[in-house]
Amino acid sequence: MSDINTSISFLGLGAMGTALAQTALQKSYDVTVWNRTRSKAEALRESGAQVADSVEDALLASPIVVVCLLDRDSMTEQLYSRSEYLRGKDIINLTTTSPNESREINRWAEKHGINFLDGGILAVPPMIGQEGASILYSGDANVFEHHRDILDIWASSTYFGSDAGLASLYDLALLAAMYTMFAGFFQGAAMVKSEGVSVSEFAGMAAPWLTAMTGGLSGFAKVIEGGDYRQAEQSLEFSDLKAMVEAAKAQNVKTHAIDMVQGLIQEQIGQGHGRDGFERIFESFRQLKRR
Ligand code: FVH
Repeated sequence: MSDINTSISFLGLGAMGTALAQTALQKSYDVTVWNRTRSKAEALRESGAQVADSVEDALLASPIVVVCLLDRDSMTEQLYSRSEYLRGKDIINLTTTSPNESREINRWAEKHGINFLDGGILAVPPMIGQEGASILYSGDANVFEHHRDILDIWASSTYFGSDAGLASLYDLALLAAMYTMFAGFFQGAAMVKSEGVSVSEFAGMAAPWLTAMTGGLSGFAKVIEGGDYRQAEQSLEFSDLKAMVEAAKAQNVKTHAIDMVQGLIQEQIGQGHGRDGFERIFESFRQLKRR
């Protein structure tokens, strides 16, 4: 476990990097920050951070480097040419990268004697340090264990193993679930808005409804894991969403969100599985070959 006086350097002071660094300062860590646009470091300087003049200075300042840049390219642009400053250090990457990008960065780190832990943040910046924030990790187990006290100041921390791509995979899979649910909410809101209902009123109804329905996810999981879609509660034929599509069109609302689900249902019915459960659309997502 790290000492409370541990120095941590932060690269990247966008909304998320700033929230992470501010939380570390509030918990009395010794914080050094660097950002390409220097003015963004001023608030942190006032809170007690050291502001590094260069990436090199930031890397030299601490044994732990937290990276929260825009994407893989900005990360590799700042890190790959500076491996000699990182040898023997612990990098915690909280930049969103794809699973394969995280694995690629991990290979680079291993080659240069750098300890790499990848993270996927399930939170928005104001949630950092608050109940409900979660960060998923994979990669170097020692980095996760030794710095657990630091990781836990930001969010609840979960480790998925040494494959550096796994945290990103879980993160992006959970975000895929969230975004498609949100798109369905927006379509529903557009349907009622077409009759003058406020989106706020609809949101007030949608939140408890969706919360109650997510209670069914574990049941879906059981059917899928069991592999017998005949055991499901609701058949694909029964799940036909034609009425929803027609109702939206009648209100002059575009139907992209519901069309996607209807397309999956029809695909499985077309393959002869109409009497199987709705969960069977899971199989439509599995039909891409692994690269
Ligand atoms: N904000 C959020 O809600 C999400 C929650 C889930 C995880 N994400 C990921 O976190 C990464 C950073 O997100 P952010 O919100 O801090 O993003 P920005 O406010 O846009 O800040 C981007 C920082 O990246 C710096 N930057 C961009 N390109 C370069 C580069 N080539 N070299 C050096 N730095 C670069 C940028 O610097 P500047 O524009 O201020 O000079 C910002 O510090 C991200 O992966 C999210 O997906 C956040």
